Amino acid sequence: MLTILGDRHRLHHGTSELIDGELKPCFEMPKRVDIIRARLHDAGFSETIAPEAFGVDALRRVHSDAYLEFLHDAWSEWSALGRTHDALPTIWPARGLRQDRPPRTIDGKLGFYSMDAGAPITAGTWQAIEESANIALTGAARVHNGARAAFALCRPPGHHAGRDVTGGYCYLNNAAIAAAHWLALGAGRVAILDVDYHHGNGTQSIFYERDDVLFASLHADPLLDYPYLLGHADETGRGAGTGYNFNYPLPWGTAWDGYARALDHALGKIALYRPDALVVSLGVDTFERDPISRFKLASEDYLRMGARIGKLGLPTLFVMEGGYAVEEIGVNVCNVLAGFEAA
Ligand code: SP5
Ligand code: ZN
Repeated sequence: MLTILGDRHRLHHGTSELIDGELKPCFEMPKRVDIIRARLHDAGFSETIAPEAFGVDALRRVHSDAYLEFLHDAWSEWSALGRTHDALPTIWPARGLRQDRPPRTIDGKLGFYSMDAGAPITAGTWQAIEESANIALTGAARVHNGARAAFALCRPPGHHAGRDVTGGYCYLNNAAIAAAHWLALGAGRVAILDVDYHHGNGTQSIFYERDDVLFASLHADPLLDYPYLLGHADETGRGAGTGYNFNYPLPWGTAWDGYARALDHALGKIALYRPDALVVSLGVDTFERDPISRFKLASEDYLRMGARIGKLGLPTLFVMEGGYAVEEIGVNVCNVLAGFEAA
């Protein structure tokens, strides 16, 4: 399988995040890509290419200009105040607060454009997220040009990022940017399957009122787990998008049997939609030993997951999302790709 990867992700390495009331080292770290790269090599997935530069217009299909400007300038505005630690928000756009007056100072902007304190901005964050989006765009372009499938080894991940909001380690929504690019290249319909442990709230919200992108997500029940405020089964789309959004909230402890039932249902909906292309938001934080998650998928189950996705027979782009059991992240990701190729 063709893999698109780069090195600029290394320029983004958040120091800490709030976990259980404590500041702990960020689970989302550069080593994740190192381990995946090593395993890709060992597993014989040796076809790798660097991303092309697509420019800001490809990002503007999904994100607002004001948000892109905020992300681009945030570190310089923050560091101009003499601050050297990661930039993090201390307020959020909660109920009863205005959403129509973007603040002018960096602390206000960080709050205005964030849903949580889980997406620290560092000196190299813009370079890393720009490359991550270009990796997804390059993958979409390659599959559009005839590759059966590709793996966009994106880091930072993207599926929690909305049109103008960061959260959960995410800044630019790589999967959404890839899907929008596919439409711009002439696709009539694109499906996005999100198998990360956490609901893809950003992707859902970006396409919620559209019928040219179907979104299906399997994830921990938001009544129990992050992102808590979106991802219920009754979210089925709005306006023209009604009937094109499918959520499968699953209980803690879900293992392969329960997971596969929901996956088959989602794959059935995608097959009925007859999309021109499929984007898979590939998180492997459903793994039984993931440090922040509570599903029970074993490493072999990822072979089965890949095989089921492969049986759809669609031009497919895998986009890397989460997965924090770092030592096993490479095996689990490569198993999905190997299962897909074997199908
Ligand atoms: C891309 C992605 O997977 N983002 C996930 C962001 C999750 N952030 C919130 C994590 C909360 C973890 N709480 C579990 C505590 C374990 N003791
Ligand atoms: Zn996740």
